[in-house]
Amino acid sequence: MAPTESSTGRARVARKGVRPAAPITPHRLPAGEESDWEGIQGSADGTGLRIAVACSRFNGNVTRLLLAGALGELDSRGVTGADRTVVWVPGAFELPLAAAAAARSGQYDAVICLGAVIRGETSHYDVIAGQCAAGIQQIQLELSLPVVFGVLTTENLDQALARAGGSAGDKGAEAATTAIEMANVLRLLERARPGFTADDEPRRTTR
Ligand code: INI
Repeated sequence: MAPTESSTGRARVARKGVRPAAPITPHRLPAGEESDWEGIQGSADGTGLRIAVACSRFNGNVTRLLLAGALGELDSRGVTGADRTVVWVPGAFELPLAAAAAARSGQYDAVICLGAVIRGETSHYDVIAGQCAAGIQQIQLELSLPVVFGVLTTENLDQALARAGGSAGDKGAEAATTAIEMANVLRLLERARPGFTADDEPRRTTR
């Protein structure tokens, strides 16, 4: 196994067939590392977490790349095999409904929504993008479960491709690290609640 260098200088080991995790941008917490910042922070280690990934088929040439980025990142952070589930939906407008069902199932610590809304000649774009973002935010606030907005909203296809693992980054991979960090933050916050006992720990339905 070939070691790779993380942005912190710590060597990470690349598993066979698994893309090494993308370099961590400054606001992201490296897997397994303590932060010097005071307070509660979720780690970027996804071991033991279960995550659903809702992915739109609309603009599938882009969303498939977002999905590859998200799954590669989940793999490299320990969310593998049966611990993650991909749910396909027709378009970005349907993402909130699928995310709500996944969140309510009690089976997941976080839900990632992946989509690509690309501006056309009409105002359809604004309606879809706005409703999708608002729906996702509503679900995560109502259900107190991280639901991550991994939906590109761009002027054209080139801009979308650039952000789906191209020259302008990988929003799929970013969505995966956000989901893991926020799932871990919520666990820590639940444990910090007065009167919390070990019996309160598994809020998810057992397998
Ligand atoms: N869905 C997208 O995911 N991206 C788009 O760019 C898009 N545009 O432009 O129309 C889009 N439309 C479909 C929409 O999400 C729903 O699937 C459809 O309206 C049925 O509810």
